Amino acid sequence: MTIKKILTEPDPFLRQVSHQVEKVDDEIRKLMDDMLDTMYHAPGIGLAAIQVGVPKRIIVIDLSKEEEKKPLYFINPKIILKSSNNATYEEGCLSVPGQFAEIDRPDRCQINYLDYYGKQQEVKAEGLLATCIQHEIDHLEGILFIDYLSKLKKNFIVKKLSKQKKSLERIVV
Ligand code: K1U
Ligand code: ZN
Repeated sequence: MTIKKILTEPDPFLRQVSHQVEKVDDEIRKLMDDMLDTMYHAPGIGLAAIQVGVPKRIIVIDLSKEEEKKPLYFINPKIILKSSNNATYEEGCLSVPGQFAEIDRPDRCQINYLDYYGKQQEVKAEGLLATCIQHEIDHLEGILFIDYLSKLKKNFIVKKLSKQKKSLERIVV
């Protein structure tokens, strides 16, 4: 079990566009296992590889509420269809700690991707799964949910997080 450090805003690394995975091998599966451990530990319901400093197009999600874990792995996910209807969810992000905002996104989407074993798959997502997949795919493009807020709200959040980071650095040093 490996818990990795989650990068937080403002960190320029989070703004990188992640690269396609060329081959799904044991190294990629180990990274996905570590991402899942990190996500459960945080805790969260989704995580993109870039959030743990790896610019590869990999996402893990687990929306299960019961004891039994139901991890989902998406490698090179691509949105192939989006509904014209939107849904609003209060989103959070492990890279934007302590901040939440209502964000509008298409309420359904269809994704193709490679699974844990590198097999091509397709899923139709709705509800929280659709929101979470779109949020995580945004990470692969270097986009954070705060980018959808007004400049004023976004700047307020970024300044607050910068201050928190600086005061934490002072404590550690
Ligand atoms: O940082 C991330 O990308 C993960 C993020 C995913 C997400 C949440 C809500 C809407 C869209 C995407 C989180 O997991 S934030 C934490 C969170 O939502 C949560 C934490 C504990 C229990 C239940 C939810
Ligand atoms: Zn996020």
